[in-house]
Amino acid sequence: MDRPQAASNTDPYATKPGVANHWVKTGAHVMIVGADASFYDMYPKSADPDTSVPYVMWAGTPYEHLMIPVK
Ligand SMILES: [Cu+2]
Repeated sequence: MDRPQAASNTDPYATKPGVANHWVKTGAHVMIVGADASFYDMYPKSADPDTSVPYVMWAGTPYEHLMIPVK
């Protein structure tokens, strides 16, 4: 799928941009879920990440996962 998607990078339950939920837009990407916390510690966890390189989305929540852009 090639359609850009948008979501809050800090609030898994957010459905639209808000003043403090760090909305991000991403293109095609691979996601890694369910890894050990130590795995995610190797990647940026900024609330406002550079989405052109791998970063952790929803860090510190049960839905924490690695986002890996593929182009
Ligand atoms: Cu994600």
